[in-house]
Amino acid sequence: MTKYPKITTIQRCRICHSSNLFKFLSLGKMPPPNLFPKPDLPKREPFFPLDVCFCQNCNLVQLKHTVNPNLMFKDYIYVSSATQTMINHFENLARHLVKKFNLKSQHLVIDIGSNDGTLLARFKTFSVRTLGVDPAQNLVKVAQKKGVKNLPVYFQSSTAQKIKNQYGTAQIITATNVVAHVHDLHDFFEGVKILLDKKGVFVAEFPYLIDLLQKKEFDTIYHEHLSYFSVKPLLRLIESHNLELFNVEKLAIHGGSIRIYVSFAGQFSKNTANINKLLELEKRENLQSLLTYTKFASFAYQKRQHLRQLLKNLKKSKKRIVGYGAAAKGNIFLNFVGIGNETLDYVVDSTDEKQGRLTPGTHIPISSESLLIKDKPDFALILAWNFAEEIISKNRQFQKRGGKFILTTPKIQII
Ligand code: DWN
Repeated sequence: MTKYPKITTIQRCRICHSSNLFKFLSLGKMPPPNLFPKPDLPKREPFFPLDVCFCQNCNLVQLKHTVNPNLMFKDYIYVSSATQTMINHFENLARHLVKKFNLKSQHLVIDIGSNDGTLLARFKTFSVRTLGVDPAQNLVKVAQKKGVKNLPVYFQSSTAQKIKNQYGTAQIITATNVVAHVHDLHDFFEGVKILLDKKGVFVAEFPYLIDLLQKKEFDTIYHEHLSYFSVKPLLRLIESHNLELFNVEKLAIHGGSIRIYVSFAGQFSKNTANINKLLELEKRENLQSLLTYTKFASFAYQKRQHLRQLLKNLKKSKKRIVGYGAAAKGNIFLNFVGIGNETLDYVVDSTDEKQGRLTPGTHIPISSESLLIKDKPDFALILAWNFAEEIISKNRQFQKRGGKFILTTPKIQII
């Protein structure tokens, strides 16, 4: 994919191929939010347009542009094990799937977008066979340290066939926070069909469009996330490959997600109540109407204005503010709201690899979390709001000394 251009523009919907796409929000030109420049490297990171459109035919919300995946995923700085919340989440997911689908040692579990192997390492404790697929060359060794083998490739129908030839079919294929990152969704699901055992289950998790709209999570819109899924277009995608969605669960993780269970038709009893509950919710929330998205766009601009005013007032009263969590969403937030060194002295983050680098586009220095206690700023702006509970619970001392947290989502508040 390196030889392809850095960015391409879609003319047709990624699921139904309709040209009836309506651009409802432009967040401006921004760098891919996980490309953290190093201070000594003067070269500026690439900036790409971040435009969101709505397919008026199948209702998929999706990015107008596709940034070449090799620019974003071949050397990947984000690791799932950066937070205890995610480690616990993956522990529960592995335990749940082993129990629900009675997995035995002969069964193969394949994790697409296996990252640093956190999920597969949990499956290994149940003695099932595991294999990771993730294009990030830098994460192969990290996963290996957990005893997990990553194939450093993108998951496509061609790679699925090669994996099947070498390892056989998979009883479980998982894909947590990766399907939304895929441009060719149809080839992806063809790959699932090739690799999935006839009685196997494909389990995928991704942020849910309902939560994005209801909690105005505009900073979860970024170049890595090409699609913003709701059940209606997903159902169309899955069924167009003669696969069956047999259950869907709503999750709190990452600001609100859904977990889908997909198999070959008729293999598992269908939980139509769960599926219809979300389809009805999507209808009630008018996800089929363009007006919903144009309203969301105006909310995003309003929220930006409120935050700008709040931070400006705090700076005017000589308060010192830092950022907490150099998350991808945090980088979108900083670039969209227009916050730089004039507002935040630095950002703290638990990811070793991010420390010592700068935030993409805004070039705010990133340090370890210990600086918050040493330096004692007045406010910490939580950029990784999806982990606010974990962040606040581990920083009681900061609050005891009078430090306050600024939360932006689901609503702006000072804690
Ligand atoms: O889809 C994706 C989601 C799942 O993860 C990926 N495309 C990219 C990534 O998005 P993100 O960077 O917004 O993810 P997180 O997990 O919300 O990022 C949290 C950041 O906050 C990490 O850099 C770790 C940091 N953190 C911290 O410094 N101290 C988090 C916690 C809980 C903490 O206590």
